[in-house]
Amino acid sequence: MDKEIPILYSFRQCPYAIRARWVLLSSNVNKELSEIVLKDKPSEFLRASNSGTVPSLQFKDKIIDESIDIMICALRKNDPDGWLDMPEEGYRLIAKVEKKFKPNLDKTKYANRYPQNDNKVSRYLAIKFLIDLDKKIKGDFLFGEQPKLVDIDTFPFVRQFANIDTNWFNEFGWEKLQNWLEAFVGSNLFDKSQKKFNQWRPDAAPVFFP
Ligand SMILES: N[C@@H](CCC(=O)N[C@@H](CS)C(=O)NCC(=O)O)C(=O)O
Repeated sequence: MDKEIPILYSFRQCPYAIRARWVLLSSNVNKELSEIVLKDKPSEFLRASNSGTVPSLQFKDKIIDESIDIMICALRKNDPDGWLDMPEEGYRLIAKVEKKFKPNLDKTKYANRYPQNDNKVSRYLAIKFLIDLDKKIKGDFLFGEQPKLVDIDTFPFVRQFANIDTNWFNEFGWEKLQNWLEAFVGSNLFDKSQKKFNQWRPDAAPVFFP
């Protein structure tokens, strides 16, 4: 990763891509960014990425197509703020976000895509997860005064949930969660990570980011 400039296939609004871009920015990994429109994936991207999902980080000899692996790979090279210095419990929570919270978030946000599902149950379980998360915040973040990998991993999904209906979300009267979320979405790094790019076309000149 040191000299080679990898290509990040990304989609601006994708929560998985947001967390990958966030870490790549913090780790100072130079990259080319190819903005993928999910409904119009170029065949070059599909040939490169087995999963056909964003984010995918392509090197000359390999491609990483899981956002958590992209984050860990970048941080193992350069972790200026010690985000990997996290208790084992953080990894358990990362798995829970993926396996428990994200499915219930999707079933709440995109309820019409799950006609067989009892959406009230999914919404309840998503909120229950957030109530527990709110209680876990010690200091400003999940493990104290500084964010760790799990905070970065989780905030794009909490943001997605909050954005379903911001007023409704804020009415919960979270003790800590609202400020925790704001610490990310109100930051300069978030602004940088949300820079807009035109849809990538394989014949266009490469776009470097940052
Ligand atoms: N487990 C993958 C999931 C990535 C993912 O599902 N990304 C969505 C966009 S948010 C995607 O590319 N979906 C493929 C599609 O919609 O065709 C990761 O963590 O990177």
